[in-house]
Amino acid sequence: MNSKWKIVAWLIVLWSSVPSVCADYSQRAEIQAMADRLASKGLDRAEVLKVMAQTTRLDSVINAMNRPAEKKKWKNYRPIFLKKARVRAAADFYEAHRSTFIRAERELGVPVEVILAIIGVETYYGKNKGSFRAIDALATLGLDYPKRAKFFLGELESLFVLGREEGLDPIALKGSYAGAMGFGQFIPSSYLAYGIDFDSDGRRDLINNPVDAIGSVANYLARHGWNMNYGIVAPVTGAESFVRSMETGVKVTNNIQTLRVAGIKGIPDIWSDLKLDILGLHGSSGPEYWAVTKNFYVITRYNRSSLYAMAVTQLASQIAKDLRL
Ligand SMILES: [Ca+2]
Repeated sequence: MNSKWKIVAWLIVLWSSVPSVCADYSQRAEIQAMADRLASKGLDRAEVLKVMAQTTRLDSVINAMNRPAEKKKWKNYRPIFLKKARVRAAADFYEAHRSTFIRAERELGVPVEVILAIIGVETYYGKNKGSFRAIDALATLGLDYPKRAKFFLGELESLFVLGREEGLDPIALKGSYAGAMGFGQFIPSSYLAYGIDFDSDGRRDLINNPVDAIGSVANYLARHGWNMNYGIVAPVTGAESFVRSMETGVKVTNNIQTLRVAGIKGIPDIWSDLKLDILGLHGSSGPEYWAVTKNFYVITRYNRSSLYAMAVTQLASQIAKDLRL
């Protein structure tokens, strides 16, 4: 290699080892506009920009967004969450907060095992709440991830509002690569809209206070229409021609007569007056078909994936058996 090419090679090495800091986000037009909006809500514009100048673009966040686990088939997704250890850990978390769980079920009308399963899938009962600075994750996705930029810019703005409402420092908050925080992994807009102060200490702390987190997960499901009077899923047969593609989202718009006329068998009689949908999944021993109620749909409002909702449903069922709920 002649010396000129050696220099070029060294430059490439140097370039690739530069951390992905780069443009000061506070200078971006979107952030200037966001600071204007926050100022109109009573926040200090200069302070917002000062915080934004300290944020960092994270390539790891963009890479993580580009490989979501929900693209898997059910037979490959299920084993990630349906493990004995996760069921056993639910028992420990339940024992530590038993009175809170019982109160959440009674006051908010969401079963203990469903709240447990969600917190179990989201963060392993608070053990993995995420190590990204939420503000870096949201800024990266809001400014350098064009296909979801509008959504994440909104969440970034909500993070500042949340900081002011709850007395939290936006730069100190940790979360997932998508900016979801705390035991239940609430994004800022959900924290603002559905977070509750379940221990009545005057603060909504979904990050470090399990009582507020448990109440808030239950409140989220309750506010999206959870109904204790019926279940979540039931296995059915004869659905091959009704289900056009597998592992899809659900809408719960069909009445039971439509489904029975289509040849589907196994729908519980107590669901006669409900709107339902049929979900097809690639299971470990072949295709599976499930009738699902609005409760299943409600879980997909927490995370828009039928695989996620089925993992929560089956984990909840195993937890209920294990705890004899
Ligand atoms: Ca509280």
